[in-house]
Amino acid sequence: MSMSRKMNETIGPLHSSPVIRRHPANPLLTPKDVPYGPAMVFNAGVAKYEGKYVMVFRNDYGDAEAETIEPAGTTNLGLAWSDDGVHWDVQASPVWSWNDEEVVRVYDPRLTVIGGRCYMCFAVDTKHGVRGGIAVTDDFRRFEVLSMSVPDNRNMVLFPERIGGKYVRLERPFPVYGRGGVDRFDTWLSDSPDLRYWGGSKLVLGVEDVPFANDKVGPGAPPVKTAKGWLTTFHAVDIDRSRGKNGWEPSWKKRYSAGIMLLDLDDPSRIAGMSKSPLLAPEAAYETSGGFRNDVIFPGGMILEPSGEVKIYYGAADTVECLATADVDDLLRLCL
Ligand code: BMA
Repeated sequence: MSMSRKMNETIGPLHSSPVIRRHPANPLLTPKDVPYGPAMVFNAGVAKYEGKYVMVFRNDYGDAEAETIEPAGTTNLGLAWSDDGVHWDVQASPVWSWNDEEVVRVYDPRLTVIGGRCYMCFAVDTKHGVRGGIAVTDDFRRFEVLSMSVPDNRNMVLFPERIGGKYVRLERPFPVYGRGGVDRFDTWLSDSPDLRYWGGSKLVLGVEDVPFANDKVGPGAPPVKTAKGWLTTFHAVDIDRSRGKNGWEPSWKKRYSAGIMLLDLDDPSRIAGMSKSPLLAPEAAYETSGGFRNDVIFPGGMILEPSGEVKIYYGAADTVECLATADVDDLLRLCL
């Protein structure tokens, strides 16, 4: 793909692909559905686990009417279960807060079931930088932390099986100095023999290769396996400095869309195909208005049903959690 596009050009209007359908029950989960009072419920990880759908979502606290948020420390993770992936039973209390001197908050959980156990990747703001962590749980009460990256890295997602004998993850380090002192963040891949020690890192997708990004790209939901390759969403960010106040946040100038790509089954660092336009761009009212940061779509869960329906769960406007669906063959056609 060409690198000729100037990264400081604005992107202009974006539209969602005609193959994607927003679920009529959207938003699936809002702060009102959560009994412990968050102001935002978003960026969830979702998996099928022991015959049910399980969701771990992010809660941030504040006052939407007063347009004030609480300090960064007041983020935690909530838990919900579902029989159909649409109607969710939210548990009475948050599932995990990490009490450690060094940890400021844990957020943006991503779930992958490997060999019957549920693994959770997450971002951790620490006093010395943003780290990416991986934990495993069998009951969603106790989480054993298996690995923590050095700063600055996050948006990690695990593939659902070993490839070439190794565990594999996608991730998005954010090399500020090395990329000219501005956001120019790309999607990478690393592998591990045991989920604890990571290496073999390779670049997968550079931001300049995504026509609807001029700021950064990174993983979305954990990939799903198809006969044609690993199908995976990614987040793509464009910035337009002329955007005014666009949410409760005083000055929010970015837009987050969801892209879709296909990675090679045997060498997932190789892109087998990618849609040149967004899969989901912010268009629905709950994506473009009334939120903490409007015009944000952040995919975090992707489930391929036996029928061929693909469920894509995403945070909208950093305030609610939503669902969109598509047919797997349509998604593959978009990529190829
Ligand atoms: C990123 C993260 C995400 C969030 C996004 C848009 O930096 O904080 O959790 O959804 O910004 O606000």
